[in-house]
Amino acid sequence: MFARTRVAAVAALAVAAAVALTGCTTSSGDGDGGGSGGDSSNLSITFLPKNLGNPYFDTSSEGGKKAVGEFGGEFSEVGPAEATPDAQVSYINTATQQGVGALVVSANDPKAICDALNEARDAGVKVVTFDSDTDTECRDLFINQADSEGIAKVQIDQIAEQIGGAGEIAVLSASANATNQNAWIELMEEYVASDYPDITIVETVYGDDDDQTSFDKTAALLQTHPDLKGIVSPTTVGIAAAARYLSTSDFKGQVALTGLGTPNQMREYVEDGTVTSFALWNPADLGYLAAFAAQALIAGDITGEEGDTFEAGDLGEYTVGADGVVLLGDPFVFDADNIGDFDF
Ligand code: RAM
Repeated sequence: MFARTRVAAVAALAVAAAVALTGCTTSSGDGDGGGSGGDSSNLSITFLPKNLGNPYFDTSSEGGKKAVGEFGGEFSEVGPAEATPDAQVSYINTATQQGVGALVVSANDPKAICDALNEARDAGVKVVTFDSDTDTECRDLFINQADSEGIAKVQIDQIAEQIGGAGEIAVLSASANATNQNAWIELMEEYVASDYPDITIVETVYGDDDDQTSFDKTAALLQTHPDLKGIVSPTTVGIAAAARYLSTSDFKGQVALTGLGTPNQMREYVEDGTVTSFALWNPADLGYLAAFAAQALIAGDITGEEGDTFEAGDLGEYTVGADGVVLLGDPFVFDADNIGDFDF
């Protein structure tokens, strides 16, 4: 585990930059941008999130843009409206044709975009996944927001505390193929089985990282499971939609809700008592780190081998771990006492 103290993690969160919403395609920077894939001076870096219009990715892209500005490259962001498995393929192909230096991708599916990514790599484009990985053979590096076991544990510990350690809970996830959520859910199931024998996960439903779908799935869960004590939503879109549903329903204060959310989206629901606590990392730092990793690959400073080290601006030095994974830090828990300190 990356040796980063809780204090450092909090400090990193506290300096989170203000969020500026990005449009469908944005680009900036004064790098030449005219290089071709494989050129070690081609610092044109394209971010491809799971979907656009998701405040989490708006924030990670802001972090990426900041980093690219710091090393004098050219930043752009493209992406689909919907987080479906192969919706990212056409954006990858276009970036390959444009000869970008690197693609920085959060994958909607571990396999569906692999062929397109490997074609990009054959053309010299460096591929960094962040947030949600592909299979390891389709990318050079994965920038992991936090240790998956830790992400699973922090959510289950919170819901357990909120429901008194016993009862039925359900999971409201993102899309059914999302690499990150599926890994966390599997670990949550294992952790419940080993540490909370009186808690049962009765169902997992998928809101597709779409606000309305997530809202509707919350309503359906509550109807299907009249004894439900709590909902865990390991997606910022899902938890915000579920909180909105609960906040105006009779279930407010009766059914607990936790998971992974952004402070700005969750603030009103913490303040009105719908939600006690939830967790996340700093998405701006995640995008910032991913951009610096892309730069180090493009420049040939690293290849993605275990033990490679690179500088990530304000965040300092990072080391590549096993399977080409770089770890950002620890998840952080937000509650009524600290949420006022954060703005992202
Ligand atoms: C959503 C996305 C993203 C995930 C966060 C927690 O914004 O699904 O992949 O990491 O939630």
